[in-house]
Amino acid sequence: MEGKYWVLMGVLAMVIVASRGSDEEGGEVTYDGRSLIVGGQRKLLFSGSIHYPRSTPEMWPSLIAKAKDGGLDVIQTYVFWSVHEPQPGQYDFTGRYDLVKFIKEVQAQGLYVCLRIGPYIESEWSYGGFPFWLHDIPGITYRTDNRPFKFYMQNFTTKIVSLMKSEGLYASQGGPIILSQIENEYQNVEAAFGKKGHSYVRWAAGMAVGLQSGVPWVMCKQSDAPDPVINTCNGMKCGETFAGPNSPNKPSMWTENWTSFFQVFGGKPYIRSAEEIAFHVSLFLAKNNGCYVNYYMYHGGTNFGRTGTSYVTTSYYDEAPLDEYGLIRQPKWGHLRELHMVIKACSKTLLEGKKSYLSLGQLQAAYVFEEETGGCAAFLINNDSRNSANVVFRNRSYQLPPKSISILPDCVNITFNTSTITTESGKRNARSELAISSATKWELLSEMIPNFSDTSLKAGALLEQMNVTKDESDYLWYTLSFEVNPSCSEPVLHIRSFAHVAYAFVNDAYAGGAHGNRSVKNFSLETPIKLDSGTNNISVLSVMVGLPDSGAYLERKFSGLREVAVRCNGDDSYDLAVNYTWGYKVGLLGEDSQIYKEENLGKVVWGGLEPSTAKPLTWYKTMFDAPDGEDPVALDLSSMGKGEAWINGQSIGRYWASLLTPDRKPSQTMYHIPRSFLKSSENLLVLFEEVGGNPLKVSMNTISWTTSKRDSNVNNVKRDIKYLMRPEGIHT
Ligand SMILES: *[C@@H]1O[C@H](CO)[C@@H](O)[C@H](O)[C@H]1NC(C)=O
Ligand SMILES: *[C@@H]1O[C@H](CO)[C@@H](O)[C@H](O)[C@H]1NC(C)=O
Ligand SMILES: *[C@@H]1O[C@H](CO)[C@@H](O)[C@H](O)[C@H]1NC(C)=O
Ligand SMILES: *[C@@H]1O[C@H](CO)[C@@H](O)[C@H](O)[C@H]1NC(C)=O
Ligand SMILES: *[C@@H]1O[C@H](CO)[C@@H](O)[C@H](O)[C@H]1NC(C)=O
Ligand SMILES: *[C@@H]1O[C@H](CO)[C@@H](O)[C@H](O)[C@H]1NC(C)=O
Ligand SMILES: *[C@@H]1O[C@H](CO)[C@@H](O)[C@H](O)[C@H]1NC(C)=O
Ligand SMILES: *[C@@H]1O[C@H](CO)[C@@H](O)[C@H](O)[C@H]1NC(C)=O
Ligand SMILES: *[C@@H]1O[C@H](CO)[C@@H](O)[C@H](O)[C@H]1NC(C)=O
Ligand SMILES: *[C@@H]1O[C@H](CO)[C@@H](O)[C@H](O)[C@H]1NC(C)=O
Ligand SMILES: *[C@@H]1O[C@H](CO)[C@@H](O)[C@H](O)[C@H]1NC(C)=O
Ligand SMILES: CC(=O)N[C@H]1CO[C@H](CO)[C@@H](O)[C@@H]1O
Repeated sequence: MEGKYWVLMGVLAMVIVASRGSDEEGGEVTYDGRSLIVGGQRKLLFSGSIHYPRSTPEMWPSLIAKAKDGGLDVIQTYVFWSVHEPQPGQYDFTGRYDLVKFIKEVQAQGLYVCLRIGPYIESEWSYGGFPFWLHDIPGITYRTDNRPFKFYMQNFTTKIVSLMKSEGLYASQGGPIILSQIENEYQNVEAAFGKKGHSYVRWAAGMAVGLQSGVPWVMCKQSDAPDPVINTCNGMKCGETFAGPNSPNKPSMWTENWTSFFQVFGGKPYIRSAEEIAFHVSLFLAKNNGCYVNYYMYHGGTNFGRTGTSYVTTSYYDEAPLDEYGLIRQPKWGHLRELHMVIKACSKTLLEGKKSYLSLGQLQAAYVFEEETGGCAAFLINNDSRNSANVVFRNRSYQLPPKSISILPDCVNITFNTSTITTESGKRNARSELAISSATKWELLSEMIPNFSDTSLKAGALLEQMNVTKDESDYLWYTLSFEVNPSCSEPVLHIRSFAHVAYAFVNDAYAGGAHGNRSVKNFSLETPIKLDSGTNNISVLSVMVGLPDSGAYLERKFSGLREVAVRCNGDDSYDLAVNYTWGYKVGLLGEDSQIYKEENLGKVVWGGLEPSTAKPLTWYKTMFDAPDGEDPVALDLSSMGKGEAWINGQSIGRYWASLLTPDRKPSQTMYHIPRSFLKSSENLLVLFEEVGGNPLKVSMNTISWTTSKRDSNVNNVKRDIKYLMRPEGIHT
């Protein structure tokens, strides 16, 4: 983009920031039917979700700076209970989980915070953010009027509010937090709990308000949110779908306007265009008197480790205005930035003016905001998706592009229309810096396949998986020994599983694998097997790709093997699910001894790589030097199957390149390695591969964007910016 343009935008940004400099010290936060009021000032706020555990503390300052530069006023984040309270009463607020540090960074850059405590958050986070130990609290039923649940929910919520207060982080204390959320999209499940659902909503609202944070609370997607809690909208088109606040004294707020959608393994990326987002944001501001719009996500980031929920990819909302690596995604970031600038230029008129609606045609309309003092702003909507429209508004004619909203901050000149992108466009590049293609660089280790006699936990039934693993591993071995009648010919092993993946081994040999996907609850495996006469050993590795994160009665969700049978050609068949004793082993031996950590490498004997014998359940390791420079680093795992990857002992998440989308492509091939995980040389990479892949094709890449300016439009933008810079255009 042209240098001059940036200078102008920079100046404009400074003007806008200066205009709200006076309230940096915060102040009491109240609201009325039109907006939030912070320190006595009415606010029209743009907000963006950035989840602190999905990036690193080293990335936070730059993410927040880019959000601010993009015209945001607020950073919104959930609070992730499962990482903060891994055991009851034991707390962790270190590293990526340093919530206070994150909020203080937002404050240091002069932005506000919306803190969504939940503590149920969904968020495509394993178990919806609940720590798994909740499952074993006697008599618990989550998210309803249930005494044990309410105790732990209140306990954690209190912990977080007290922590914020002790650090002086609420606006009422001079801090940046202006808004907080209790529960999350509860209306989706409320009916399942009958009367208790209703009393729970009232209890949750009262409990939150009773904590006296000094800032308003919201409940999103909760049309019956009790006073004074504000009901807010989540979705893609709140301008069309939101019935509005449930009281004339509450403002119209959009807590989740999806910039894209999360992606699952086996699914295609959801591309939501900048034009479409801009249209619906503008519509919400105009039609619904919106005063707060949050982009979910503004930066998605990475589901490190095993934090993603069922089948969700490790890369989270990469299509957001800041991509997974924290780089600016154009034109989405720039187009929304321009929208924010234009709205800011007339926000006083929008917040204080009187609104009127007038039809301009069958599919065309205007919303006009007029102040007594003369300020006037208008939104001209063309809801015709195919044709542009010529309309007359206030005796002037305007050409409106198809499916667009044109904004006239002075009711005369269009300075922005949602469907015309004037910002630069961009393209992301991955540059291969290092291919680990020499077999001598890799070493491997085969994971042990346990037999029945190696297991310590025995049960006369197929056990529910999560109740056995307690979320300590994705993996659970189901093993048994059984006697087969010599008359059993052409035996077939049948498995039905409610987990996500299964690999079967018979007498130590791999017999076959199968997996489900996000849209099925169970899957089956049918594979011919070879049996010895007499005793045979069957070991099935059942794998979960994250715990579920939503739905009523989450504590009762079932996972793991449900049916196991050996069917013979003839009358014989063995139903192994009943009347057999099964032996269980949680996790892999490599996980038990943490062989992905440098200090533990020597605990096992690694062997050389023989590429021709790619076996399931194999650990691979290699050392590498970090690519030069500052660009973000990504590991290309497209040649591998499924598993998990560690860099210097830290998990960068699960990978699954072998589950293809309907157009036969892996959903995710590049896996982010934060720079802060790397040393300049001698970095340890460990992969656990379930299926079998080719490590010789693994490579380290650096990620960058190239942008190209749109020559024809640069002049337009300059004119508009000049216009916006006129003093009366700015809300001071
Ligand atoms: C929360 O529970 C812990 C034990 O898990 C207890 O030590 C603490 O006092 C409780 N806090 C509150 C505010 O109830
Ligand atoms: C635009 O038209 C669609 C139907 O084509 C309708 O659902 C939507 O509500 C309309 N939006 C506006 C802003 O009129
Ligand atoms: C539009 O023009 C008509 C006559 O041509 C005039 O009476 C009216 O006041 C004008 N409206 C505006 C808003 O300027
Ligand atoms: C609208 O734009 C025209 C030309 O671009 C300019 O002459 C006029 O002064 C502008 N109107 C206002 C109110 O700024
Ligand atoms: C709005 O759309 C029209 C038609 O595509 C275009 O000519 C005009 O430049 C756009 N206006 C702005 C301010 O982007
Ligand atoms: C399980 O039994 C097989 C023989 O079928 C043996 O080769 C293997 O080593 C045993 N596994 C373990 C972990 O002892
Ligand atoms: C089954 O496993 C046991 C060890 O648990 C082993 O001694 C035996 O040889 C195995 N049977 C077969 C058929 O591999
Ligand atoms: C979980 O396991 C325990 C034994 O460890 C058992 O008592 C309980 O019934 C199991 N719960 C479920 C839901 O399977
Ligand atoms: C999920 O699995 C089912 C059953 O195997 C299959 O019919 C469906 O197409 C799969 N869906 C996706 C998105 O892969
Ligand atoms: C398991 O999936 C099959 C389809 O593959 C379906 O017909 C069946 O109802 C499912 N079973 C349960 C218990 O949901
Ligand atoms: C399991 O054992 C019980 C009691 O011995 C017997 O009644 C039942 O038929 C057996 N079930 C199967 C499927 O073998
Ligand atoms: C998951 C979900 O609720 N998606 C909704 C997002 O918003 C659009 C438009 O309102 C709906 O059609 C989707 O169902």
